[in-house]
Amino acid sequence: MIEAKFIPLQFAELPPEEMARRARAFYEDIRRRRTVREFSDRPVAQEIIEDCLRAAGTAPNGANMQPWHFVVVRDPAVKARIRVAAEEEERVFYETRAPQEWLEALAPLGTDWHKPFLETAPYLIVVMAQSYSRLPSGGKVKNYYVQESVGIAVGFLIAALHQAGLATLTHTPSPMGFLNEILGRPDNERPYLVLVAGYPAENAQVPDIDKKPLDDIATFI
Ligand code: IYR
Repeated sequence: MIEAKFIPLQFAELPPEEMARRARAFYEDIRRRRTVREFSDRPVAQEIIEDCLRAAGTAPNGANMQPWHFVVVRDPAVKARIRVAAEEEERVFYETRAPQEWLEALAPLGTDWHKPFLETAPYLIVVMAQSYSRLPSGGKVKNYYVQESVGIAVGFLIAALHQAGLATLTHTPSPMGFLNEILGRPDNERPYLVLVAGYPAENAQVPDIDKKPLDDIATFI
């Protein structure tokens, strides 16, 4: 058993006015984030993506197992294969699998099975969730709160990419098993989602939808 070892917390306390200013400034910035489905093919420096992934990798997670792996797809040939496979699943989803209620919920977003952005955007970050980890010896180590952990890391990643000046799309082709095969990932990993990242297309449009106000999403007791 490895014993706990403690080190001093590096906590930077801020004056209360500065705290309030930063809380408001973060909200004003993040509220401008929009899920984008029209991407430009303009290149984006890889260092930016790398730092955003470093930020994602700092997310709190179960037993610090860090049960994630980010496959950054830049290769046009691999992007094309992902597009073909995703559009095939999506076409079946929209045309036969999705219940009417689900299609009605999606209607305000104006989505359909066509996913050209999977080829246009410079980066597809395929987020893999590791249900268990592999030791170098080949043994298995269980991971904890995998879905929660990876979800938090993706939240960090989306926020990091947004504040770096990039647009993103959380894309969840369903089912996503084809990604293990195309990307050659091991069987302890399941695709969690595909985060499309890049510049938005010129004159990109987004659905005219709102977020719920604070009173609807929070209760103070
Ligand atoms: N995966 C499909 C459908 C879809 C589902 C939800 I829930 C969304 O918020 C958006 C889309 C697609 O990507 O089109």
